[in-house]
Amino acid sequence: MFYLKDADPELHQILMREVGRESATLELIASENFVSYPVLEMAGGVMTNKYAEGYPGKRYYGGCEHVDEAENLARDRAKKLFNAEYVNVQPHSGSQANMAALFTFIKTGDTIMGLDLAHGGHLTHGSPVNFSGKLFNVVSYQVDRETGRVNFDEVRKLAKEYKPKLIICGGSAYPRHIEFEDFKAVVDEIGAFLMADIAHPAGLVATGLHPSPMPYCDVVTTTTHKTLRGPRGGMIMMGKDRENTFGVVAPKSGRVKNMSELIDSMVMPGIQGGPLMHIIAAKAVAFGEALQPSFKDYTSQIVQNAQSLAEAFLNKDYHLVSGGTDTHVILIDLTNKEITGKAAEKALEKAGITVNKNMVPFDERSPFITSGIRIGTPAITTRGMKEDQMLIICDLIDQVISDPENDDVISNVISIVKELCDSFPLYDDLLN
Ligand code: DSN
Repeated sequence: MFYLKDADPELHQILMREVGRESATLELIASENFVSYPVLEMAGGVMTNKYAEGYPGKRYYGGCEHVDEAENLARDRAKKLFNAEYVNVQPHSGSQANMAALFTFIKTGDTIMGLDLAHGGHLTHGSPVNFSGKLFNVVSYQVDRETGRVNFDEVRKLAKEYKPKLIICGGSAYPRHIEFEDFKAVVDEIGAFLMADIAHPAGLVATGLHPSPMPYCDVVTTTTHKTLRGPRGGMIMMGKDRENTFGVVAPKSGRVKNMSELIDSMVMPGIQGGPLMHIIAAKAVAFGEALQPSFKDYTSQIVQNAQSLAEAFLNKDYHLVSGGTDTHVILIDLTNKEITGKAAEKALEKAGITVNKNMVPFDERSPFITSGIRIGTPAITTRGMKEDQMLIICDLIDQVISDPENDDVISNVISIVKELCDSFPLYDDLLN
């Protein structure tokens, strides 16, 4: 049997450099995490070979008995985790999950409302450079300048004025719990659909540390690789399935189809072809891990770490959007620190700390520069770091941001980052 090292040393070295980077740096990108060896094994397994267009028991290809078992397990475990009656585990990504959900519930040209990207939303929630902004008429809502939280007076006013067919709640840089119940009150007043994108807090939702969208939302999308700590991918769920409201019937029987059938056929053949069966099977492995009691300990620690980090930054006179966090995300507004988000990201990267520059609400800088950085605790918590390490990490970040051009500071931070990473090893078996 050939292994990568012998067959393609060049790519093997690239892979080993990435293992080394992940292991030897502090990963603070809020949307990233480190999967377990079992998830990695399944994601790198032979199911990558299998074509399985269709769904378990109804495939267009033979030889699907084992991938059917894996997909059924993925769906059953996800249903249990999220208390959802319906799950589709095939979307290749969160963007494709959002595309399938939107195309199922509304038509191109319809009006949607989503959180402004610069206020913590996501590209697929109506950004003009994304399919969502090109194909739908978008009305973005924003957060309140003072509180940094969604402004429901504004959401209600816009909803009544523009009558969107669907409102999206959730985002990629919103440090607070998503207010599903408040959004539901608004959509009920105007007769719109409510879609939640829980890509970021999914692991917290699964363990009850964040409210569940299921009682309030018509459709819920997520990714599987952030706080949920699975392989990179997407998923669509509904708390309850129901007959579709668009009069779509099954061709032969004339039976009114359920929303679940419409979503399934929108994912495949509507948007995607062959599902990534190795990733679906790896999702099943990750969901199995997330069903263990230890996963709740893990997600509780993620939130405790984020809150400790937030408090430490506040004590050092950093301005946090919304004043803190309920989740794994902290959004630091650097406008009082004489450094841009871009410069902070670059200096921190040099010091072995990975974050991303991020727009802050009402940002006067462009998305390429930004006035903020986003920090998240899922990955460092996976390594086993706790509150004591959060204080050290805050101090390191502060040292770099306060003196980004000082090579002595950077060298000193690099050595402490190394000590921290050595004390909380990651993927040692892959390095040796
Ligand atoms: N790119 C992801 C994030 O960083 O939040 C969202 O898709």
